[in-house]
Amino acid sequence: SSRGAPSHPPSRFSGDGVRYKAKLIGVDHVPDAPGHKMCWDSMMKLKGFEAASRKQGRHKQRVWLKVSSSGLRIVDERTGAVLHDHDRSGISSLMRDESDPRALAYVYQHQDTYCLFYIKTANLADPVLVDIEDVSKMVDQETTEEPAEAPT
Ligand code: I3P
Repeated sequence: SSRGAPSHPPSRFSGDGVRYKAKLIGVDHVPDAPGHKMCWDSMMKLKGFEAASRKQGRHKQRVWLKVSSSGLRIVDERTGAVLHDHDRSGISSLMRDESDPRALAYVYQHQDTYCLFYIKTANLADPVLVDIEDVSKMVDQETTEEPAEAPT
């Protein structure tokens, strides 16, 4: 459209954002500000549960991982139900999985609870990690560019 130039360039993360086909490996409670080692231990624990579950004939839940400027959404592929809605400000400890190029993990803080989300991507995890990082950077830019309004 040639109508009025937007003040910000259109972003692929606008609105619903970008969606990636994925599966949910598992979710685990972790302590406040978990270090790399703690995240890794949590991931390997979840991977163990997944393997045990697979042996019993169960499959990982198929989801869409939606990355937008508001954060991440994990949506059930079959029903479209939003399983998890993660505001970008609560996302930390984004990790690639050194044992699997198709997996990633991050920690989401909700109030004083921290949960690690371990996700298997249908394709390589790297582009998804880059997108999540980009969205996280948008937080910093907007925080520094838009000064907080004085309380009234
Ligand atoms: C499947 C195979 C797939 C895996 C799938 C397994 O086992 O390991 O790679 O999908 O997991 O069932 P099989 O070869 O015995 O059919 P991912 O690579 O996405 O993990 P799933 O059943 O949890 O979907």
